[in-house]
Amino acid sequence: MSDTSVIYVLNGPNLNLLGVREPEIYGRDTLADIEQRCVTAAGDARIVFRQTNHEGVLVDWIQEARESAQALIINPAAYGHTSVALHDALKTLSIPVIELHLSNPAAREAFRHHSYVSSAATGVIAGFGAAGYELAVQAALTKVRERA
Ligand code: CA2
Repeated sequence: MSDTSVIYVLNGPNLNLLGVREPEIYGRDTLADIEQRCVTAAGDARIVFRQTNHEGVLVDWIQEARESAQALIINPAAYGHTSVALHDALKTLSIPVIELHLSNPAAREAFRHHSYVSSAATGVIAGFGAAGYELAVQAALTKVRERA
């Protein structure tokens, strides 16, 4: 049996447009660039990197991670501000969960200040652009090692 750690990196709605629109807010890296940064940061660990525009698909993938992953990183995008379903799904996990945002929602419009994900997460990384994904992978690996 392999002891390679598996880290799920899930991305919510509109993040497929990264690098194409609004680079002044979200940067110039595409999601494919960010995936590569995660793979490099993960070293021997395996990254499962996905994006969807659909809330229920995110719920399905979170449930899948219960069986398949040692840690989960999620940029829920706008669903972080709206989704009780994501909160409930994340609360079922016993692995480390890292909420991630490229921007710092607390420094933006008031409707971005509340997150349904934060209260189900182990920790939150926000405001560091694409580099935040590498920080999140490092944080996930640290948490996985602590639990080993
Ligand atoms: O800063 C983040 O990572 C966010 O999760 C991004 C979400 C936003 O709703 C959250 O408040 C903070 C928006 C993702 C939209 O992604 C786009 C990417 C390129 C162009 C347009 C939208």
